[in-house]
Amino acid sequence: MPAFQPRLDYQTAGESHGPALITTITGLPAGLCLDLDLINGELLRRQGGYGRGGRQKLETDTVEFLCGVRLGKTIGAPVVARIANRDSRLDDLQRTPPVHRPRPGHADLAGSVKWLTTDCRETLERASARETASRVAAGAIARCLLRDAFGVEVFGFVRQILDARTEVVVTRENWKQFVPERDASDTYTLDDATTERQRAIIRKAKEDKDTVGGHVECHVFNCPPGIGSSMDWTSKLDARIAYAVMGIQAFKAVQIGAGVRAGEVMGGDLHDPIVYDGSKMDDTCLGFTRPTNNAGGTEGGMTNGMPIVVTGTMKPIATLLKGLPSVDLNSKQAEHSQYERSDVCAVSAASVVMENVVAFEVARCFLDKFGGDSMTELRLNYKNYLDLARSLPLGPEGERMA
Ligand code: EPS
Repeated sequence: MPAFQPRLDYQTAGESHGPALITTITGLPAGLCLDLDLINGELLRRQGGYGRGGRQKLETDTVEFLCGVRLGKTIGAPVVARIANRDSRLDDLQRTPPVHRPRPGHADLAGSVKWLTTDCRETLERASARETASRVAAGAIARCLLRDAFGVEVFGFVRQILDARTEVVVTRENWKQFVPERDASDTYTLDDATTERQRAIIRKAKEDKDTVGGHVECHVFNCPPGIGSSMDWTSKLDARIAYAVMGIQAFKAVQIGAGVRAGEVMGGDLHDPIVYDGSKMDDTCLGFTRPTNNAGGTEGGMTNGMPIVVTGTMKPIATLLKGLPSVDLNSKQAEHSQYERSDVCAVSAASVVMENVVAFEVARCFLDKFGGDSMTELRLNYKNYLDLARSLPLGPEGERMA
């Protein structure tokens, strides 16, 4: 049995052009109000961003709850959410023909060999980033929980597309002012000049029948110290986040805080000094603050009271209108890869996906620590922890000394 069996978990099912996408979430406490505006709002944002293909004009992603919800609230049972595919045509061979010329960079070749076929269709249908709608639904539900029980907020955006990068510094104090800025940006970045440069890059990629990737960033605010655990490697929060982010289609790297730069500087220049400020006692940081956040909010696999900062890197989409050198799996002759309708750039959508999968992992670790069968119990457990942590040092029996 694996060491870490999270209470909160989810599975997804559904093909890109099948009838629907299904998300099954287990371990939610009873009494969680599912905010449909928040959930469908995230699904809508995931469909957007400059550089998306024709598919998004056909779909209107919204959730329908099939199980586990009564009068808008969870009842403690598994929750099953359905997102319909309007472009559903999997059994129509005219409209979803076999694919014999695998795309370099896609799951096509490895999947076809794995499942012993020369038709990449079934591999690509499930490998498709359409599946990320299911994961955004799960993450958005987790966000309802994080917000309601713990006041935790998550903010994601596009840091860079190709070489067009915003240098805006996001902090606990200023992040809210960037929400309208991001939502007004076609590329989900944080300033107008970068939006324009990113748009120009995507436009040029389209003209060149090419594709383009980038870096996305996510910040999680208001986590107290001690979420996740250093006691075994599978329960480390940063490890869970890395697993979830690398599981997003087309992601090739994930970094927490300073990330790879941590290997390029001296310890004295990297580690964030610890400061105690009693006036911050009412904050979730419990008074412990840092002038810098190179750790990205985690130390020893646990939150340290600073914002969690995650960067993910998405490669350019593997479906190029101009094709790439490949082989016909039936004839074994050199051919260009097959073109399927696709996106030129989906980095903006990926920022929404990353934001939500990170939220899910944070929610898992919160539930592992605070448990409870109902939201009422969960809130009380959380309050009790904060009360005890604020009272440190405690007496030998855990009693408050002051
Ligand atoms: C994808 C191909 C395109 C993308 C799709 C991911 O779909 P289609 O072949 O139907 O045009 O638009 O992403 C989505 C449908 C989505 O909702 O994100 C692929 O091959 O990965």
